[in-house]
Amino acid sequence: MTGITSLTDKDRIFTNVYGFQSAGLKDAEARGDWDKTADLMKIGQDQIIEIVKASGLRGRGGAGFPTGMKWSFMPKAPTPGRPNFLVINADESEPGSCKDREILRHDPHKLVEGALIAGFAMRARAGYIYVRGEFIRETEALRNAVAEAYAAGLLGKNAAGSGYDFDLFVHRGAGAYICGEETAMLESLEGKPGKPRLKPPFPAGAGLYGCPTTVNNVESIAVVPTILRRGAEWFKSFGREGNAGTKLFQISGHVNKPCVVEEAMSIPFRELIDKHAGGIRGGWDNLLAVIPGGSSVPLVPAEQIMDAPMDFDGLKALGSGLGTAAVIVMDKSTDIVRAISRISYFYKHESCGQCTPCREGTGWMWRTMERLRTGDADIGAIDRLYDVTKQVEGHTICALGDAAAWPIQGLIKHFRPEIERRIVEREGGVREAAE
Ligand code: L3W
Ligand code: SF4
Repeated sequence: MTGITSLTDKDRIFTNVYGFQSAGLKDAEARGDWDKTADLMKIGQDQIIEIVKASGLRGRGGAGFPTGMKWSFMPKAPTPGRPNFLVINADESEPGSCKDREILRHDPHKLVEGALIAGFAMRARAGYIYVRGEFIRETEALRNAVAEAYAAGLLGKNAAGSGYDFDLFVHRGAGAYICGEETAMLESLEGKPGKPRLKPPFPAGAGLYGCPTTVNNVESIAVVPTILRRGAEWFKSFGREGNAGTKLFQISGHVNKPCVVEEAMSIPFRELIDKHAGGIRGGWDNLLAVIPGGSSVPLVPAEQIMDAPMDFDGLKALGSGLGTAAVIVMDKSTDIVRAISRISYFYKHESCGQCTPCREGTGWMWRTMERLRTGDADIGAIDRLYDVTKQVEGHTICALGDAAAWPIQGLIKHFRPEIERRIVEREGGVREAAE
């Protein structure tokens, strides 16, 4: 691994992420998609999985689970009546996350070709792409790409002339964040309410209709054809050990030029922002804090994130995470308590309600956050809130409980004086008014 942490155009996988060319098949082929796909499939099912493992690709949906390893959990000889399935998670709903949207809009053939190759490698005869309900145009673009692929013989019987039969279905969700959780997604695909299942069993053991299933994020699947064409070593040359590859970063908030950009994993935060987002609004001294991985991960204060490598391990070491690499930048004009309280409301709203710590805890945490925002609380409320986040974290069926707890923990850890200031000032105000 050479540890490249800054990309040039020739290194980028998503060459149409800004939509300068059409998303259609002809332009996609000109960009290199569907180039001798059957030859790639001749590499062989197990060998493709080995290449994906060797590339170091980790899931791009937030958890960073090694993709090749996940694929290797699938049965190599599906039993009759119990087929293997591939499900692609395009339910991009994490606040701050907007990369899968750009792939669906502008580069959908990378995903469709990736689905065929991944489905083949895992012995799946069918794949389902579950698209976020609000993604109306994106669903259209994806459906067009799938229809074009069928018309050109790239999907269906003898897909792409490979001798392998593979069908791909596009399913639009109904606008629930929780359906981005993989087992809630499976429930929803089966036509039931999107309520997460207990794990284990993991989907590879019992997934869609109880059959072996792999659920992967859009970006994880869409990079696979390029990894096979350029080689595992090429992909691994970006980033660093355990954090390989290129990655779509989504930079929003108080930067001069918010953008979605493909960069090398492990690029230092400051370089990422200066190179692509035009720096911080009002200059670097004006930076307050950053949520580096979408609203589920704890914030990192300015002074800690400046030189941090933007990857799984670098951000974990700071008590946060890469998540989906949705980088939310907040300058000093931000009411940080209000911002986290708003995130807290989001999780309360999106809780599916089936487990008590989440159903009750998210509401309790949000109401306390609101009192801390206005200062209408006693100092002890801060520790009580922290205790409750610890009782929610790790005690729920799915990760939504953790996601609701972590941002609050980050706020208390890094901005306790700001929360206390509000309480003290409010108490002073009340006393003055009474006197
Ligand atoms: C078989 C085992 N499979 C784990 C599989 C598991 C899943 C994957 C990761 O949450 C995170 C969450 C959000 N045998 C296995 C196994 N697997 N052990 O590996 O599993 P897990 O449980 O670590 O994560 P998860 O439940 O998938 C995802 C965070 O991502 N997030 C937000 C994401 C938002 C989006 C979006 O909008 N597109 O994805 C941000 O940080 O908090 O921690 O497939 O089955 N022994
Ligand atoms: Fe539902 Fe929340 Fe429990 Fe997840 S943690 S299953 S969202 S109640």
